Amino acid sequence: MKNSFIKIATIVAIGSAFFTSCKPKDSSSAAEGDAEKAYVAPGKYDEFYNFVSGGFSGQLSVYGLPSGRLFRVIPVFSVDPEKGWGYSEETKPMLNTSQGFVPWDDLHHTEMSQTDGEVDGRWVFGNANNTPRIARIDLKTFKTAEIIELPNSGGNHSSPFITENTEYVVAGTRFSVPGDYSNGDVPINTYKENFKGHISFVKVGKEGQMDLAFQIVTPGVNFDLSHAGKGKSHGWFFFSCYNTEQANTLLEVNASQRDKDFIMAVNWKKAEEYLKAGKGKKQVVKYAHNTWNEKTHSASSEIKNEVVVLDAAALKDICYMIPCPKSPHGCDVDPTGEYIVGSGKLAALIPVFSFDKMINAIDKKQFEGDYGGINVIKYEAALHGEVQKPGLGPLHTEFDGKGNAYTTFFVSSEVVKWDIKSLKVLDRVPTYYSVGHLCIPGGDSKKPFGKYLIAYNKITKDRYLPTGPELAQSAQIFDISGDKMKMILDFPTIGEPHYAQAAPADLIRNNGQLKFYKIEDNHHPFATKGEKEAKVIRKGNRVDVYMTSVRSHFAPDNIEGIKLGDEVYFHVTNLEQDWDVPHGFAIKGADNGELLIMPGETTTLKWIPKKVGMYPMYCTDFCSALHQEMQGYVRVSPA
Ligand code: CUK
Ligand code: CUA
Repeated sequence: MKNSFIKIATIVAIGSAFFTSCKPKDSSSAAEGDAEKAYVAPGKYDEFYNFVSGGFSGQLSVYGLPSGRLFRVIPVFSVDPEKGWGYSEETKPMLNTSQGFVPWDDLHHTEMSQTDGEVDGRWVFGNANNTPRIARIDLKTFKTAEIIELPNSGGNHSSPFITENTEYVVAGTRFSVPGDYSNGDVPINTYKENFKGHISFVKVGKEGQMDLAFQIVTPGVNFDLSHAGKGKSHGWFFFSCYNTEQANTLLEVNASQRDKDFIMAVNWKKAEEYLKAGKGKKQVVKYAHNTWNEKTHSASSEIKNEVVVLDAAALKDICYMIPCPKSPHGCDVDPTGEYIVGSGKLAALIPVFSFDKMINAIDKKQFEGDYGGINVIKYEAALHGEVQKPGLGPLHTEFDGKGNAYTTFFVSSEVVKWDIKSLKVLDRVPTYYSVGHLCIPGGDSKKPFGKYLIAYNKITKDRYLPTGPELAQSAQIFDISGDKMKMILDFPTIGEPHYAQAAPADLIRNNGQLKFYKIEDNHHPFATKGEKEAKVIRKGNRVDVYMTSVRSHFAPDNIEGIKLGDEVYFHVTNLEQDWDVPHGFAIKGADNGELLIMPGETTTLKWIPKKVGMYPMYCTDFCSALHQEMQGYVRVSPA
């Protein structure tokens, strides 16, 4: 134990020595000529959309590449005043869980939908780390369209990675936990007996709708990251696993003792067969499934109560373990589907596994014992080879489609380019500093676009003007079109960026993006489709205001007869039928924030006035030259 602790201490020490010595000199900024490659002239469009996770902001942000310009922040596991998200009655159910309204989460990974292994521009998926959920963001509307909660899970980190035709979005639990079908009330030191790993397979329908198809239960372990097989390895999924020591305390030391942890290979096609054959066990659990309805412009939340679970240890041939050095983090599959790259955070090499060799080892039963009933394949039997001395602290790898891999190194703060077949290091560039994930457009698909590489860094000291104790989060763009990587831009990001995805701009722009909602297609139960229909309806102490907004007035704009103790619902329909003309709505003292209503949409603000008086209301979004005139009054009288 002492020994391994010293090893960690050494790596950390090397890391901090690196920091103090790498104060940027001339290498710190893009050289003249290179910087121009990131320049997109005013009025010109970027080449790629970049979808970047916002970490503990719970949001996803959309940038242009190569300019690094921020276009939009999409609330996913968060409320967002700029979008009126999580305030309106329509959007609140999106944040419902089996434990009630949970308006925050930690979004680490984004993954775009694929068709035949290529990015198709339909949806982006995002994971919630804390209260386990997966979200689907629709790229026609750039809105969160669906959120599904995952039972039997704690720390939904190894998520939301997809199979090559978006058959499934897959999630592995970071924390093993006693399953939700038990009450979980067991001594923590019974980890080995009572704590289990679960992998969720969420089926994705033609319109994107998600459905929890089944789970695989494994012995206690921490799933960290994963990627699907593709091409020849389609039908398999690969997960990095740490804490195979099964420690439940001080993991920093106790989960770093073994020389090797594992990559788990899951044959999900086989799992589907067992499911069909009725080998799954039904478990009673509770989880929320929230869906946005584009016709009624509102979300609904349903609590489900059953999941089918397959036992990996009992069904011998759906899961296998491959030994992988020292606390593997990233788990990445190259564009051909043949090579699986594991990145041991504490290892001084990168092991690359061969899918063909793995299959051969399984056929020939080249095992070295088992992990809680799961066969462990011999390391050498599945190994393609090791990249020797690539750097310190390898985390994540992406590919350019030309036979090269690019790995980030957190401790030595660099991106290293290497040849997948020969395992030779070809190039390295420093990052500022301590890079986590990286992204190449299409870089985890069968068809990478390989022109830019973006590094998402954890530390930015001395890169930007300081802003108090907390500094800007940061990304850096490299041009990788030549043999040598060249830094072309630094740009700050919203929230702490982890994984990101990118796709050619035209793919998304030409995929049926919506400009506004047709008013005749609005089936919201409180829609007001013309000013003449605007009205105020009272039922007991509930008051429904059917309100319209159009440049530059509300109807009605003077409301009297509201009494203290009333519950008022403003259902505001935006009558505009033009792109980019939203209206806003706010009323003095409202604790539900504001509304932002897209053209053709109806949105509802619930308001319970707390005092008798006169309440001004107004449009919050500058919509015309007479925007400032877009206002009104609500009179509240004694009960
Ligand atoms: S993790 Cu962030 S640097 Cu949560 Cu994907 Cu590796
Ligand atoms: Cu409507 Cu400003």
